[in-house]
Amino acid sequence: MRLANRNHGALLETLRHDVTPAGLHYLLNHFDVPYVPDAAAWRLDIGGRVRAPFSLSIDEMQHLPQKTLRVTLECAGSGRAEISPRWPSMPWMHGAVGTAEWTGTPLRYVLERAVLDTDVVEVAFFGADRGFDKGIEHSYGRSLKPELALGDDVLLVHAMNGQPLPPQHGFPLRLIVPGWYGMASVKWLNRIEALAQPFDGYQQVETYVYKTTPRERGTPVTHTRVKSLMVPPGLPDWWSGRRMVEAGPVTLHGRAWSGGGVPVTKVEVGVDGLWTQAQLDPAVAGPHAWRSWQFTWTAAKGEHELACRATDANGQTQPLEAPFDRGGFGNNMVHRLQVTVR
Ligand SMILES: Nc1nc2c(c(=O)[nH]1)N[C@H]1C(S)=C(S)[C@@H](COP(=O)(O)O)O[C@H]1N2
Ligand SMILES: [Mo]
Repeated sequence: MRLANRNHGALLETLRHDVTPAGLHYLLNHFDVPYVPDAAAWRLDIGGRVRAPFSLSIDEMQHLPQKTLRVTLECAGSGRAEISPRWPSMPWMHGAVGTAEWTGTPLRYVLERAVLDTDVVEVAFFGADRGFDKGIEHSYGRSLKPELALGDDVLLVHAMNGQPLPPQHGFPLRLIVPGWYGMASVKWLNRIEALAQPFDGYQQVETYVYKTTPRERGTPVTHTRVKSLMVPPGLPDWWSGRRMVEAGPVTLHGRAWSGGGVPVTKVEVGVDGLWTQAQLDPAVAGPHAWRSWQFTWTAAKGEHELACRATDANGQTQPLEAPFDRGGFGNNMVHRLQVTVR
């Protein structure tokens, strides 16, 4: 309850927006939002195993080459509430996803200026937010392999949808790692550290790991899995959430995306378990943004179950049931809706 009141998902009807307005973008904060009264005083320190450690202000950063990318970001825990037994973390339904236009400078310019030592195996990123998890006090921190960190699309971001970052989305500076689940995109970024050994911070090794049993080492959570969502048609019922639809042709709309820059190749709509291909719009906004799809459904009187399912160019497709994971990560099962047609 406490976590669900502090964080929020997208309202599914707002999936109609190509770019999610900032206030409607999903939100996930582990700790408190840092209070930053003066962005001009913010410094990003780059150190560790580098030849030339230095620090940078937001203003200096904005003088480096800038790039804007449209990126769909999804929380790795999205859909957790449908996995049983349910891990007692943020009880997400399906909507922990949003798409924004992020502006900043490619991280590689900053790393190239610092010059990574030849023995660097990971680069760690730290936020100004701090707190406890399982009794361990830490600043939110995550790492990337240098090959990825030096790629063109990992950005140090100061603006969201053309405006300075809102406080809750990382003001004044955050990382955006397109194609990865949201945990990699560290907010309130104030320190980068190059490491000669793998990063062992809490948010890297104690969580965001796929596990089916408590003792196993598990597999780190990385790329976003292929997924789609549907804008609920018709009108909602306040108590049940059931959708009330008039009989006749109904245009269904939705979004589909995958991770790692892999394009979605197909979306299907299921009506009472019978699947038909939907129309998928072209990827006009680049490889990291969701795409819209439509489908005309001829609604007949009665009770129906609607569903949608995306497939990507790697042949990955959404499962009908939630893939079991102890921490409730990576649930990309098909999205289902119960509809009453009158
Ligand atoms: N510093 C910091 N960065 C963070 C987090 C956080 O709690 N602290 N949460 C991460 C997680 S789990 C997600 S899903 C995304 C959410 O980004 P958003 O709130 O801007 O949508 O931020 C990531 N970056
Ligand atoms: Mo997340």
